[in-house]
Amino acid sequence: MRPPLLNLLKAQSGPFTAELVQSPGAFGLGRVPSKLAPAGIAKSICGYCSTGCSLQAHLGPDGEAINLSADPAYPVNRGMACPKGWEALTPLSAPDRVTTPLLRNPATGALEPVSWELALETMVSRFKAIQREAGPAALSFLSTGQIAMEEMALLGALAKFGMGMVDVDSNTRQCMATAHVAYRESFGFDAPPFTYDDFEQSDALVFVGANPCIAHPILWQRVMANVRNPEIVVVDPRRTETAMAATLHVPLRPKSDLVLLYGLARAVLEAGAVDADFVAHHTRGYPEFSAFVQSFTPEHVLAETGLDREVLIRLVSIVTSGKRISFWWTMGVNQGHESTRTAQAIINLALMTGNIGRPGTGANSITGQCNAMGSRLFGNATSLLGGYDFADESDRAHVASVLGIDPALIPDRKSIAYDQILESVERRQIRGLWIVATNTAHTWVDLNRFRSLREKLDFLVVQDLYATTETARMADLVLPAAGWGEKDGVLINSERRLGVIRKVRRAPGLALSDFAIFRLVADAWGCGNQFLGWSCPEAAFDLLRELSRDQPCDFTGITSYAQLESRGGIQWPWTEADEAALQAGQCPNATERRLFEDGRFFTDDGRARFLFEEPRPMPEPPDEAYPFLLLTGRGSSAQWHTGTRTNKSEVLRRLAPRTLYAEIHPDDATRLGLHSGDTVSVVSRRGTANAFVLVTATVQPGQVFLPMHFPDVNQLTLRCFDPYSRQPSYKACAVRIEAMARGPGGKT
Ligand SMILES: Nc1nc2c(c(=O)[nH]1)N[C@H]1C(S)=C(S)[C@@H](COP(=O)(O)OP(=O)(O)OC[C@H]3O[C@@H](n4cnc5c(=O)[nH]c(N)nc54)[C@H](O)[C@@H]3O)O[C@H]1N2
Ligand SMILES: Nc1nc2c(c(=O)[nH]1)N[C@H]1C(S)=C(S)[C@@H](COP(=O)(O)OP(=O)(O)OC[C@H]3O[C@@H](n4cnc5c(=O)[nH]c(N)nc54)[C@H](O)[C@@H]3O)O[C@H]1N2
Ligand code: SF4
Ligand SMILES: [Mo]
Repeated sequence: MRPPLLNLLKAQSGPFTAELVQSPGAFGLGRVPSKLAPAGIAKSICGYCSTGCSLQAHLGPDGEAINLSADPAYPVNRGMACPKGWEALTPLSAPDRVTTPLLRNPATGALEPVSWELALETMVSRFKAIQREAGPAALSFLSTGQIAMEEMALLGALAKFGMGMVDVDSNTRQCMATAHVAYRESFGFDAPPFTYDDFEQSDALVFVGANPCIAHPILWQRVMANVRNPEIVVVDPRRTETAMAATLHVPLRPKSDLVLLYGLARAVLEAGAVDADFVAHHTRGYPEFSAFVQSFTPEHVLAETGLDREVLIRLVSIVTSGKRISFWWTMGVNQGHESTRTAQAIINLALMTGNIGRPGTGANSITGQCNAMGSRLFGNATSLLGGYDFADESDRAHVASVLGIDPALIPDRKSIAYDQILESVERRQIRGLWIVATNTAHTWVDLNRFRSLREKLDFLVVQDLYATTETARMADLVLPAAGWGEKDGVLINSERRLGVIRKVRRAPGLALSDFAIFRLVADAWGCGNQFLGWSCPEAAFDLLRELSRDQPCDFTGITSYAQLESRGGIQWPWTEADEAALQAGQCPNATERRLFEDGRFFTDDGRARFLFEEPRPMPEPPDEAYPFLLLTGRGSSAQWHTGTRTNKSEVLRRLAPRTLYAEIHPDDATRLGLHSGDTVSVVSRRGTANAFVLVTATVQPGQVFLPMHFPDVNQLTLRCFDPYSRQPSYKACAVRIEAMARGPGGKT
């Protein structure tokens, strides 16, 4: 018997069908005319980092992209792109693209090509069998901040409203959960307030735990375009490329940020630099906060952070200068055992100095992945689609009415977090897992334990561009996905700007866009009728637009992809009234807008909150047996996370080391008799990673840095989470270093 999806294909018309049947064979329907744009230029937002640069795809006679260049007209990148952007087409043609579904053959243990029909039948029957045995919530997915907003919304809606899942999460937990919770609690909504113009309008920029020269190089170009001769402060234990370019490097002890930030708040108070008017009219909790910070004296701060007194004095003079100060933070803050309060300590500083809602100011979290902001709004994990509350009955009723579904289908509680989902797997409560566009088996914390969970899963589905990723190799079923450049959709960048990605290449073989795969799964599951309104990405966008109505992220003024393309992207909020005002010539700031210009926040009373808590020691400090502290993070602008895409480009591979290296301070190297090029084992209580030594004073004595791009690194990291955001603390655990072999110089 033919599965019903074939009927769907035959019955349906429009772009969705075209997308599906462009892959010949699987459905016996052959090729249909290409949907690709005609020869010329198609613009598409880059699919790597959250900067959101616009790239121009130069199309050949068949409508397929033959080359890329940076878009000179786009307000974000103004003709610039980093090496990953320039090379973004190369990974699409990699020889290890997965071009058919692959199913593990129990007899041989190998992943073997199968038809889409068999793949979907198997997925559905195995998942339903699990649900019959262990209940509907025994299924879960782990997804991503790297697929289009429409795709992640469809996945979240399908899984929860169609397939009965309750607990699902994404790699945004590894990345932005802290900023999300910090903003929600302080501002009443997950709302990064800035616009990139703030990089150029500041008198002082304070980067905390951020290395934009490597991780957001085009944003760093915006800093360089600042003509106000700004102070640039970098708070980072490492002397990174960004720290070297700064006017002040604050090399604090890892995880002493909270003490430093409370000490700065006390110094602002002492110096009389509090914006009393702003605090009185727009905030709540200041009296308690100002009493709390009294104990964070300069002596206490110096003792805890290990900073030189002169550095602290200069930092205080910058923060109390009364000029325009913007605070920026990334993973050095978000990944920590007390990360939410640390992010809020930054927010508190901006609030008490009145540095918010004006040009060149803000408490600004820079996001990571190209669509981390989209997954925060539409991941359907911790908040209901569009930033609604699962626990609120009227919110559920509203979302159900927009989507045309029964409100009873919507779970009445938010999902548990990534680490808790894995604990459920360990307890065999969750037994079926669907991993989409994330490489968990490389990037999750304390990997050996994660890998040991594989045997607890009855069925693991992995949906990726490549079957060679660490995670895909563990799968029972691999679904072949089209990548960036092979599909349409919307991404939201760090400054809340919605921009369009375009299909400029045909996906290889039978690979399908994630959107099409989700539609196929819906139909195979038997709930396809619930998702008829999601006929193509742009139709789904219409639903999401409606869900945003009257929310802080209201983008009801955006009515089409073409509008987004012609305007150089549009930041949320952009309401119907905003659009009408623009049409009437009454909207001067359509291209760049920051939040909170009127001092009104999204809390019930319109006031921002001061939130604070006593600092706690890091959970695993170095000791005699493990005397070094391990730091991890981005190694080069040419490497993206687990390298599944960037390693496919010879150009990018030449720009970064190909094997794992450990940055070690010269004093430690001398003491241990190590030289650059030697091989060492870096050993934690949980695992071992072999690396070659790079002797460099960028790290402090007693610390070692490993770039996250190599798969052994997370064997070492510690399973420790911030209690509010449940984001892993990837950047601090104890290790020891054991010499293994001498380097090519043989000098040891
Ligand atoms: N080339 C490239 N660019 C990327 C990515 C990539 O993989 N490659 N990934 C993207 C993603 S998803 C993200 S989230 C961003 C991440 O961007 P960043 O957060 O800028 O990058 P990281 O290197 O992870 O961490 C930043 C810094 O935190 C410092 N740090 C460690 N511990 C502490 C601490 O206790 N306190 C302070 N103050 N600092 C500390 C580290 O030394 C490091 O220099 O980059 C994005 N851009
Ligand atoms: N030690 C340490 N670990 C870390 C960090 C750290 O600083 N230190 N940082 C953490 C952070 S911030 C992050 S964001 C995570 C990132 O962790 P991951 O998300 O696991 O890393 P990626 O390599 O980006 O994995 C994305 C996967 O999706 C696939 N893919 C790409 N595009 C598509 C698509 O369109 N569709 C589908 N289906 N698949 C696609 C890619 O081939 C790749 O396998 O790592 C975290 N892990
Ligand atoms: S900075 Fe980020 S968005 Fe811009 S080209 Fe590089 S990876 Fe792409
Ligand atoms: Mo990230």
